[in-house]
Amino acid sequence: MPDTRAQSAATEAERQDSFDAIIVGAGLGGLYALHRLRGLGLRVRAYEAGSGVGGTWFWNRYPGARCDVESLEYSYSFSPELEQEWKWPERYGTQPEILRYISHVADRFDLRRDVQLNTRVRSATFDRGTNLWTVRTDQGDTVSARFCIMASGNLSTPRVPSFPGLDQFQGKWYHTGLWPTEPVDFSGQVVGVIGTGSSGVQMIPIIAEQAKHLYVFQRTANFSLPARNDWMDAERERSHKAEYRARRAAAHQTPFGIAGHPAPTKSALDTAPEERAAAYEQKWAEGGSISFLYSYTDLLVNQASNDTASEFVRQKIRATVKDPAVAELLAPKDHPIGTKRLCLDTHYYETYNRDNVTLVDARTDPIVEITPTGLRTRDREYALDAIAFATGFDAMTGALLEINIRVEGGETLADKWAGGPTTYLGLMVAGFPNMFIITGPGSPSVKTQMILAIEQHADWIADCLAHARSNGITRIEADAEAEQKWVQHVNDVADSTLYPLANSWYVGANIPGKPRVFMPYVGGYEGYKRTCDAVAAEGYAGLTMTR
Ligand code: N01
Repeated sequence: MPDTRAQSAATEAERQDSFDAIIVGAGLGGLYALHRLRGLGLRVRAYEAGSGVGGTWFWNRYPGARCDVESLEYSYSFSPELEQEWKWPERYGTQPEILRYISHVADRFDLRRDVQLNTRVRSATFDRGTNLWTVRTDQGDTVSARFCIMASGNLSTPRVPSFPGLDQFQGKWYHTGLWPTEPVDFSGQVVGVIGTGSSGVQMIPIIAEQAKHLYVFQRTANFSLPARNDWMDAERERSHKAEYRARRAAAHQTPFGIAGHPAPTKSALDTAPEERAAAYEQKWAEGGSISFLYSYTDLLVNQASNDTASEFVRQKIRATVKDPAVAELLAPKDHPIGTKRLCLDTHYYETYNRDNVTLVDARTDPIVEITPTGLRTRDREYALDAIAFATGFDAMTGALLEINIRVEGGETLADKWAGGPTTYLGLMVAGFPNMFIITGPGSPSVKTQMILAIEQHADWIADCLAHARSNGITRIEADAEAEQKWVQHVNDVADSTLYPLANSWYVGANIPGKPRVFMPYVGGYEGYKRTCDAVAAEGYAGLTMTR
């Protein structure tokens, strides 16, 4: 949906202007950073590639797109009035609802006047002589700023596999992360969906209802739990809102940044099998991924414990899908549950009981090429009217590395990260002063309630900039040693869990040639926040500040 209130093109003077801070991206992260930095009295400009604000929720308009964290949690906490007044119609927000919410926030806090839409940042160069960044965009802007805030998103660089022949395809093709603004109707069409991650799992049941026939090309089976979405329960909303402040505070004390799930107290292995089955059954009936993974203390660190939960879900798949061969193909066996993003769905497995849906095993019979009339696997050809790629993103580093970020006369970020991303707290990169990343690699980000993580980062950055200003500081730089220790800690924590066992986008496994590095911090949000708070309290330990 193009933004009807998109401002007119910037004037020539503005195109060569200077700012206190440039923000890259006007999604949930960029907008809140803008709000905070403007509150400090800074002169700020945000550049946004899309024709509207919203980031992830602007681009991902595929059928069935919906958040997998409940709406009452997945929302900004910075304005008590906003959280009281906004009414979420459903338990989990749909993409249009969430975009409407973000749009409302942009209006309510008058953020649009500092956002330049339809503008992609191409390069950012830091000059150690002046301690300023020069930022260039694809619209001809060349502006300077003391600080650069990268709010470019973790899952914002869509990836279409390089199958030969796509340019010759005579039908229409789509990627979930670049979905057209106008609705797509697959009625009467033979459709191929490639990919069965969170996006595919949400989209497949909806397309199946429209299409004449749907072929799902699955390379790796994913675990999915029922979302149990429903209309918002009025009493639930009332009681949640009555305790909103306390709930938001409590969320900061949890590993995933989500309150309301009592911490588990024992191992799955210290629980009798019948009791365990009953507990999983109850979580399955309630819906939601966090509560399921929170059933026991050790599901993500102990393979034997995890096996009990993985097998429970595999049995559910076998009980749901009528054709035993299809059920077996859908039952994941190559990774422990939760070590890839655990999907949430509405009637995903049931969809494979439909006569108009065929599951293709793209592992044993891989896709070889796209043809003018469809798609060819090694063993056969499929005639398709449309192809929907649900093939994911160059996660966590893709959007940053698309920008030519460099220090004048020095290395580029791409050079520095050739072996994988390194950051201090996921917030700063040694050697790249005055650049902050919102929810960057090495922070809990994608392993938490993202809006809470965004607010924590933007608040920390705003405090840091306020500190710099009151002390006359013009250069803030992460120390190489502090960065190296943090990276080691991130790796050590990941290695103490089952996460690295999965070939997930958390380790960059979905991008051929990407260095295999575990990117998110999985030590828990609450401890991470304590670390960030302590760093600030110690006068920004690990950062060198220069006047
Ligand atoms: O992407 P993915 P996504 N041939 O990378 C397959 C968030 N999100 O867009 O596993 C055949 O998870 C690939 O197969 P494999 C969420 O954090 C949230 O679904 O590489 N298949 C996989 O099945 C999520 O984790 C929400 O073998 C190919 C799929 O494509 C993240 O975004 C909703 C292939 C990609 O899955 C990304 O999810 C949606 C090939 N050449 C997304 N290449 C919610 O809040 C790739 N695949 C609910």
